[in-house]
Amino acid sequence: MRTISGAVRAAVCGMALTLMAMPGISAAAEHGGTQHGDHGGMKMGGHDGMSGGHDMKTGERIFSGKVGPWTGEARLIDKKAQMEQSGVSAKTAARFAGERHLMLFLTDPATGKPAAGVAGKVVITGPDQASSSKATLIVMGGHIGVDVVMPTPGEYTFAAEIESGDKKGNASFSYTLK
Ligand SMILES: [Cu+2]
Repeated sequence: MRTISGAVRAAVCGMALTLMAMPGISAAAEHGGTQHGDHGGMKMGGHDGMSGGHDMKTGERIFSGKVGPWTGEARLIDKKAQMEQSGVSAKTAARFAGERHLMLFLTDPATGKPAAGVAGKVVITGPDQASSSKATLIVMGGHIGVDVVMPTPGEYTFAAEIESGDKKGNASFSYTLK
C-alpha cells in the first residue's frame, strides 16, 4: 500500500458523503431544488462559509473534453480566494490556504443535460510524484466534486474514473500550481 504523505491530501466531507450515500436523498437533491440544503450539510462538515453558489461555473477550467460517453469539464476553485471575495475576514480566509475544490461537470452530449447518476473517483498525484491520494467524487447538485489540499507549488495530475450504470469514462488532466 502506498503511503499518503502530507503533500497531497483529499479531504472528503463526511456529512455530505453520508447524505449522498442514501439514494432517496440524492434523488431529492436532483429534483427538489434542495442542492443548497445539501451544501448546508457540507457546512456542518466544516465547509463553513462555502455558499451554495459554487455549483455555477466558478473557478478555473482545468479540463474540457470527452469522458467516455459524456462531455466533461473540470474546474478548480481556490477556496481562499473565494472566501476573500465573499467578504469574510482575512483571518477566516487564511484558514482555507492551500485548499482547492475540484468540480467535474458531466453532460450527456445527446441532450446537453447533466449526466444522471454519475459517481467517480479521482487519483491526485502531487509535484513530488511520490505521493498520491485517491478520493471519492461526491454528488453536489449539478457536479461531482471533492476538496483537495494542494500545499506546494508544482504540477498536480488528476486521473478521474467516472461511471454511471454500465457506462464508464476516464479523464486525465493536470494543473500547475504557482
Ligand atoms: Cu462541489
